[in-house]
Amino acid sequence: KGKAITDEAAAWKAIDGRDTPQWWKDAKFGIFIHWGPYSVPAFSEVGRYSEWYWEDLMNPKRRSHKAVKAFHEKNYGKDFKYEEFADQFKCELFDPAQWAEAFEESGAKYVVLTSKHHDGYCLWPNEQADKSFGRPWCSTNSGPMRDLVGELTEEVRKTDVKMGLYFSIYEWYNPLYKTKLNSFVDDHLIPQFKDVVNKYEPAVIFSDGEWDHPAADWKSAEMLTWLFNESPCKDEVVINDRWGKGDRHKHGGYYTTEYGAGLPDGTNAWEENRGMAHSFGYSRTERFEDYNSSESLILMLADIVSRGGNFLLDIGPTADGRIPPLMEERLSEIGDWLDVNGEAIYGTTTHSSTCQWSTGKAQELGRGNYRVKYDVEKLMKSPEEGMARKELLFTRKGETLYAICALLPDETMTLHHVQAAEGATVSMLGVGELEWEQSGEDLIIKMPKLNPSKMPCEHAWTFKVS
Ligand code: FUL
Repeated sequence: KGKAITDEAAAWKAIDGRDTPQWWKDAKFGIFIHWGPYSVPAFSEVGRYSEWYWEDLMNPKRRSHKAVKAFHEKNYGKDFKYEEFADQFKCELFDPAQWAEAFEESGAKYVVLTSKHHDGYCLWPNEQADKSFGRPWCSTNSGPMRDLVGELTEEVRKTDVKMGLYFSIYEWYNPLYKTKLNSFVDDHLIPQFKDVVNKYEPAVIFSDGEWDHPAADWKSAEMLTWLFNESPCKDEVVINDRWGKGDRHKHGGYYTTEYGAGLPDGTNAWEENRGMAHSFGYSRTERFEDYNSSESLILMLADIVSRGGNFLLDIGPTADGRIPPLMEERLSEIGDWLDVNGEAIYGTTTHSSTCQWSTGKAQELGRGNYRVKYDVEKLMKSPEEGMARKELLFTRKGETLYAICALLPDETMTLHHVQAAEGATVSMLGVGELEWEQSGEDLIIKMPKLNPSKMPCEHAWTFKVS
């Protein structure tokens, strides 16, 4: 059982006052993984989350109830229980070394795997899960008969990518949760949380499902005080802001936005998380057109980073343990782009007025809602307007300014309101040094002759002023 917190306010003060570890601020790009028994039906109405299958099936108030129920009854039968998907969740092709390699090659610096989603199923050996569900409800005692968290953690740790875990506080159908919240928290939640942290020492804990109860009922302050003072990952671990009803953006660590537009600047640490299409868990109803292109994802990454955020991009592996090839391709293309442009992303901060470069109003790309895809085509059709004002995303590292651009002009590239110091060097990443001149408030860069078939990268290019 957890130690009781006598002064809740003081505990939160200490937790909230903790600095976000620098490794996370520098990392910028992470991969989210939603994987569990819901990956077996892998079904959602397009636009909805497939990992919510169980709740959609059971709860008539859910918008997708009808569709999920009809699908379920037709394909599995009325009597087939969600729990039985655990036996079909076999992950027989799961190759953790291959996944770790794909993550490293994507340029991501951290991974966040669902150790347990709202269905309560654990991807690691956990006795609390089996006990409270009264049946094998973790991956070592059912379906895969493997420690999925452990195997992936081991392989990811061989790379320079950090391993993090998503952990749902609430559980839809845990019998304890339904009847006795106190006992759910003391006898299930807290020992389980400690178990997963002690075993895998995650670098990130993405908590979720907080909205059902206030933080005090979850004993969140108690769990986090333990995490930051006594746990084996106390120095490195980063947490998010989802630790109790109404407390989002109030308590915990970095702010999370989900399929949102993120925050305007880097005043608070923040992270936008979303899938490549509309769901986190793999959804077989999503077609090719539902997926964001590599170009959109790269621009989102650049846009988010230019506003001081991190991008946690989700993949939904299949029940047989594969990363769908379309997702693999997206990851690999983001990786190709970061190979050339990574220095404009990792370890950067937002451009601020204290910097010797001033960019005025030039940072307007993508402040919309990311549910709407980036309309790259439209941007490309208005180069006049767009070039200086809409298509440049700025990041900064010390006195170096980076301008990431989605469309290249033929002759000159003008950075409005950018004042380059005398003797400054201007270059294009992957190309080399370029000629430039200062004209009043504008920095005019002479474009190099680029061979379209030998471009340094695709989708967006970076100018560096240092
Ligand atoms: C949400 C969850 O309900 C979704 O299923 C998903 O895990 C997302 C990251 O957080 O709140």
